[in-house]
Amino acid sequence: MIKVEKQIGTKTEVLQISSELISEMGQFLRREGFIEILPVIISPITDPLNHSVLDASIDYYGGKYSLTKSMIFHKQLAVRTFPKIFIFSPNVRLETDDKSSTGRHLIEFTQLDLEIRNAKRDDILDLIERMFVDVFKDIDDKFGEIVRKMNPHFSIPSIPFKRVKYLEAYEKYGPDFESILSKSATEPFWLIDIPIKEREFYDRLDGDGKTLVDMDLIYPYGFGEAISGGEREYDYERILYRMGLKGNKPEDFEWYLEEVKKGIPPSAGCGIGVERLTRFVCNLKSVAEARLFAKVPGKMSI
Ligand code: ASN
Repeated sequence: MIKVEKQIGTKTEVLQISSELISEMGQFLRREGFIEILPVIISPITDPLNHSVLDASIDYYGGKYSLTKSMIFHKQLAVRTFPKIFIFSPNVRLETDDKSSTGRHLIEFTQLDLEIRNAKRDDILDLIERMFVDVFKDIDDKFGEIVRKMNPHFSIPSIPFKRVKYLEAYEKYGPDFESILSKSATEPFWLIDIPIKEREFYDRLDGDGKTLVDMDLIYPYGFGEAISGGEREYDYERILYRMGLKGNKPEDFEWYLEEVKKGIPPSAGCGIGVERLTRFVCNLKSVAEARLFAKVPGKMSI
């Protein structure tokens, strides 16, 4: 006799919840005065990231287009036009196969990327906390019964979220602190003041010269990183200085630097992994269950 494993929460239900999350986040941001802009898929500039991934670029008439790893630079340029913007941004990061079973990585994923002109980190923390409450309430109203079957821990998060300083947590729990804290937490929490070597050159360096005015949001129950973001560098000389510290070559960012020279405003923002949010809400083993046509690192899929 074939043993059929009892499935809690069908793929259809998970995808309906994901669709609702996307819709409600967009509506919330519009109510907050944001404009949605269309995603950039190829560009001569993209996020250098703080870890290496396989190359995803296309030669085109003597130039090179990269597939978008994140729209960070375009966000900084877009807030010249609108004070508050968001994008449901498809990102391609060709991660190596050692990330195949983390449950948190796909080589093609979507982040809700947002940015606010002249904002501080606190403005982003406050916005995201209110957005989480709004979105979780909406899911509870529309899918409460289904979601509680999949996820016995489902609850509306209480705000403000706790703020944990990166270096203090590191000192107390060692290099695995993020996963230790995520596993023991029952509410999302912020990890703030991340050291310079853990991040890219574009997040703003604090006056201490060691940590950044940035943050990650960490989900509880071991689900790990949800969001990353921060205040940004916007001054040309400082950006060159930060690239130098990181070993990023200015000639690789020519198009960006040309725009910075013309002037970009101070801003802050963040990006929220859509599949990771769905995974957390629906209590899924892997982000691969959170979308159709999922691409897990190290494998080919349609
Ligand atoms: N979206 C992130 C941010 O706003 C950057 C990233 O995805 N690496 O900081």
